[in-house]
Amino acid sequence: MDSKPSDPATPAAVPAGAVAPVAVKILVAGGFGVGKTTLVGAVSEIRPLQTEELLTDQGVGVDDTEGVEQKTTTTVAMDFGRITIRDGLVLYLFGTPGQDRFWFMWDELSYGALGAVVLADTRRLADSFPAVDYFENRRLPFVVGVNCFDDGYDYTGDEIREALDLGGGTPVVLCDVRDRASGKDVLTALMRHVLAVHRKESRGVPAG
Ligand SMILES: Nc1nc2c(ncn2[C@@H]2O[C@H](COP(=O)(O)OP(=O)(O)OP(=O)(O)O)[C@@H](O)[C@H]2O)c(=O)[nH]1
Ligand SMILES: [Mg+2]
Repeated sequence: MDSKPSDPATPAAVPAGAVAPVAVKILVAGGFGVGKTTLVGAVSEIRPLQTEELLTDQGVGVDDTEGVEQKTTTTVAMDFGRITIRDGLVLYLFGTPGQDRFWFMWDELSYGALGAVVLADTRRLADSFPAVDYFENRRLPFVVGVNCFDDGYDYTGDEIREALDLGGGTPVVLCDVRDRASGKDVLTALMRHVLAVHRKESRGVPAG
């Protein structure tokens, strides 16, 4: 990574009058091959940590690669990156593995997270159901980022909302995960949503 490890004995000095940045943990989740690793890599301001391994014959019958047969690697542990959304707000991004056999890692990875991006591929929308269910059940605020593949159908946000049976407040953002600005828009939408949910909860309004 490009960042230097900080020495816990000598914390970085914050100039007088300045506010120390707030660091927030965010998950980037979704089914196999939807673009999680690509998103973290595209937006990260440090060299992203990636744990890609080749998909081999050993995975036949175990890993579901339907619809993304041309994919040659898969994430086997996690992705990690960092982005400063604006002065004073730093997001630490943790990308989940997409294959079902790595589901057991999601609980570990989501520990302490403030929110999540669920990426969806319009050619395989049903693959996003488990991730949507996962965050709804844990009441962790999330946005759905629809990675618009060139050969995918052009759904509207409302069609995606209906297809995924999303609660009214959950934002849907169309994006291209290969594009930094587009990925940043998804993360900005997530932070707005997280703030709105926390404000509602602090007023005693149930999040919807
Ligand atoms: N937005 C977009 N991405 C595309 C398109 N065609 C291919 N991609 C690619 O889709 C791939 C997604 O791969 P990854 O980022 O590895 O997906 P992942 O969700 O991390 O995959 P796993 O970790 O294996 O679950 C990337 O290589 C993208 O560049 C397209 O038309 N539009
Ligand atoms: Mg990946």
